[in-house]
Amino acid sequence: MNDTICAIATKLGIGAISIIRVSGKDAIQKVNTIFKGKNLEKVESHTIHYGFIMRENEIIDEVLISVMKAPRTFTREDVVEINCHGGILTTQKVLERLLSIGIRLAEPGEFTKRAFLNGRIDLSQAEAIMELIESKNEKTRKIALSSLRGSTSQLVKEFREKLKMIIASIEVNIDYPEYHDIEQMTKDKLLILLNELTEKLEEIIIHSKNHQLLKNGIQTAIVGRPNVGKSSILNHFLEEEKAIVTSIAGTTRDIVEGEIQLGNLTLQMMDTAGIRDTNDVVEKIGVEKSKQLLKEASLVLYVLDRSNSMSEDEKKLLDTLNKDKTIIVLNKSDIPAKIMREDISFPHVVYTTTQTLEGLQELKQEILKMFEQEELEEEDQRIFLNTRQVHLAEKASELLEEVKKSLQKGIELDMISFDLKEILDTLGMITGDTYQDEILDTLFANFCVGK
Ligand SMILES: Nc1nc2c(ncn2[C@@H]2O[C@H](COP(=O)(O)OP(=O)(O)OP(=O)(O)O)[C@@H](O)[C@H]2O)c(=O)[nH]1
Ligand SMILES: [Mg+2]
Repeated sequence: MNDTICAIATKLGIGAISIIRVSGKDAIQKVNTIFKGKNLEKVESHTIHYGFIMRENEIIDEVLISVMKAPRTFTREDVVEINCHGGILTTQKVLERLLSIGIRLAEPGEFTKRAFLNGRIDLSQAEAIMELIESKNEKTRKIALSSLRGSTSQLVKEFREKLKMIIASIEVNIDYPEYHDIEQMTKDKLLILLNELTEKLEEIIIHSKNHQLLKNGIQTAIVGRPNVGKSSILNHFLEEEKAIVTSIAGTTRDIVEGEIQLGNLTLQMMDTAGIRDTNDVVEKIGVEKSKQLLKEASLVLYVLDRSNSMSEDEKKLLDTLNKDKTIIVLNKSDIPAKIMREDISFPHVVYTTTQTLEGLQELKQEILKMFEQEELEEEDQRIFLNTRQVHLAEKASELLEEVKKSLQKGIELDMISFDLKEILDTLGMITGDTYQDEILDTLFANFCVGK
């Protein structure tokens, strides 16, 4: 961790300039040995210098070099950034020259890892950098930026401070039972405090999950019996004949996917094999996949052929569906109906026909309504930013529930205090106040090189 590292920070390809970043205690001194221009070891911090990168008497490139001295740098180490000409060959040559004087090629995310280990940013901020780079819409970009500026860190800090206060007051009670002027921490008081904490945490977890949906897209499964019109609906959404449509039941056997943009939402649409009992080996596997997707998808478009009555099996299957994430699509509404609205006890029902396209607009509106998101206020932009963070927050929330149960069972306060410390650590992992080396390694390995 103490050596000097380098990497190309810009995208490798044809471009006006490329930037190569060097960080470490020897960064300035080492780069200076291959630089023809000012003596970089004598220049002020945060200045830029014109000159050449040399190999003996040969000029490798004409460059501008920024010199930034520790600690006011991204990594909190001495940092040199070489602005060289763009293009793969030139950039590579300058990089090779740096490697030839004993500067090591950085691993993916290593600059950010150093920034974290040197206390410049915490883990949630490091992750926010990646989110910012990868953000695809304005809303996710804003939230990543806010997290980079410390909003998630602040959130975690507040939760941890509250927990610390609770732990401290329990421990004072345990350690000094004879002091009467210390406020007695009773089970009831503790429950009130823990309830407040759980409520707030749950609220933020919900906001965070909504954000995940917005960011990753909504997994949308189109499911139903064979021949009801699932593939026709997919094709309509995708505006192309992506899935094969025929009048033969059992046409689709594997999952056919496509992504669409619906207002602010991204939908990952998946057309599936019609669910039925079958002896066909291939179709059977397809049906299993459809059933699996029913469980995993965030949105299910369950398609019924209105002109055919429902089978007993189908009624049973409908009973197992989560009504909040399912839209019942009564398709083939252009021909005489056998299924009526009152036969379906679901809140979201839409009539469609892929023949005249009637009702398909309503279907889109219904989806938008289901996932309608209120504009988040500045305050609510404080969320857990990615799956790792949400997972830890959920774990903390589960542990809090367990502590509450233990309290109600009359478990001793010193045991409770021990469990609360585990929650403190779990939350601390979000920001990296507590961490394990392996987790850091995998986390930063997902970063791009040069970041
Ligand atoms: N009358 C009418 N026919 C439709 C409608 N939608 C689809 N069809 C027809 O129904 C048949 C089956 O359509 P698909 O879209 O292949 O149905 P599917 O649910 O994907 O069927 P499988 O892949 O076998 O599970 C085709 O002949 C379509 O033209 C509709 O709204 N009205
Ligand atoms: Mg199909």
